Amino acid sequence: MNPKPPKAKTTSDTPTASFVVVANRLPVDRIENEDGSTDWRTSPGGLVTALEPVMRKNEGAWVGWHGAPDEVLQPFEDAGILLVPVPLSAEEVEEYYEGFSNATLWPLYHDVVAHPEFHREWWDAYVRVNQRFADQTAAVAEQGAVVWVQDYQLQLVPQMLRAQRPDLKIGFFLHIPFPPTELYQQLPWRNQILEGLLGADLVGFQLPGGAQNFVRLVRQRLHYQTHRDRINTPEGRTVLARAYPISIDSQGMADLATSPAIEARAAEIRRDLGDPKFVFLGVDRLDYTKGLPERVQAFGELVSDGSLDPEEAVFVQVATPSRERVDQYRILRDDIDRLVGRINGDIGRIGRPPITYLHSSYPKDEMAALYRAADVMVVTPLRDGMNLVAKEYVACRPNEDGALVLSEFAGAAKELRQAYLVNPYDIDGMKGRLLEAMNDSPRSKTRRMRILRRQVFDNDIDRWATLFLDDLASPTA
Ligand code: GDG
Repeated sequence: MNPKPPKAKTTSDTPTASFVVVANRLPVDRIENEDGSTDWRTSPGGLVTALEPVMRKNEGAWVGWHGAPDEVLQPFEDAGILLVPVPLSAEEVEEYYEGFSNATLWPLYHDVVAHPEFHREWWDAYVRVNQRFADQTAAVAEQGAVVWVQDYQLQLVPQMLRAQRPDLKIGFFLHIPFPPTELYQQLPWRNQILEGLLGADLVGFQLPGGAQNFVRLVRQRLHYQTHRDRINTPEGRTVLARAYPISIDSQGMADLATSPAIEARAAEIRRDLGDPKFVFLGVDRLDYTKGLPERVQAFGELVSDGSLDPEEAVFVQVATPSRERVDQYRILRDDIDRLVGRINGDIGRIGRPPITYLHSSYPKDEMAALYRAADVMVVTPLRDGMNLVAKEYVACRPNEDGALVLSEFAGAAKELRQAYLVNPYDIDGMKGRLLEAMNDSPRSKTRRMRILRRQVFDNDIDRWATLFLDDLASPTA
């Protein structure tokens, strides 16, 4: 892999590194021990899950917010990674993170499935915080270092960093969809964000469609010359815009899922659920892009119209708490609570509820056990950059059984063609697909799962990072 494993090292009192990841959050959460001391623990989430193995291999530095507002921390090392905390004030958390990132960009980039809010003071905070991330990165990157900036919260960093450090190789990867040009144009700061991204040498997207949307916008709005995936900037640089579908540590996940302890736990989960014939499972951050109400509705209707016997089939939905201070997320949480309560209440019998709803986050082991316990994995986002849960489920099926119901609007659907694909807006269609996935013959399920597994094991997180970093190292390839 390029770059060759560099070591974080300390020169005078400023630690520096030749490989630097920049992301909104550091990959750790602070936990308090019983004796009152504190430790750092790897935090869950798509980005962290994706980059942790790459970082460990490269022994680089990670620049990001540590999660506590109004606190300044010095760089520290954890599990071989140099962590460089970027401070945020409480007001910046509100305006840059909850505001511009999660109430403006997130809904806008996800097909406006929720209404994006545009506020000038949120934008000002976004610019200010992006500048701070760029400054911190400039201070920690060695001469000629490779810097990999992550995601929608930091789209101005490439340009800000290049202005100070033209010696750096700068890559950017967007984990969420890059929207169609018609939607993107709503953004009052549309040109600034395009220019921000163009500070990178390589801009990566989940899907070719996202890269094409970006190139088209650059041509239309900035009038730069473009040729396929290449953009020529007025100052004579070439920027590449390409797709790199993200993946998971497939073998790591598979090893975990086949350990005796996880197999035993999976059996125990099924027993606790009353040993039903079929376990349906959903695992998502509680987010309005993930299509939870539609999915729960579809399952509820299957039970109420008699297509599914709740003695035979149960649904387990894990909804990991997320962005709880953003209004839209609070509303969603209440909506789901009500919906699940109504469906479980309507069944009107004593016994286990058809839907087990868990608003909680779990250790990775428990996730693996849930994947092993599930006969039908239901991944039905309204829009999703990729969706790692779908790939994790596939990696956790060593016996080539189980069925994946997958939304056409998840990036993963472009690769996982053998899943039972659905349009999550079509409740009747979804009901049909859930039944089909459940009732399909074991032979057909195995045939599909075998092909899915080949895809997920051939294209793992290592390959994703290697392809991106190799292209960044030699952009003419
Ligand atoms: C963004 C994009 C893109 C979830 N709950 C728990 C837990 N998780 C883990 C899952 C999975 C990850 O979090 C979620 O990843 P997703 O890809 O499904 O979704 P986002 O969080 O929205 O991620 C997405 C991704 O970035 C990567 O580019 O695929 O499209 O939206 O790994 O297993 N992990 C643990 N406990 C939980 O309760 N341990």
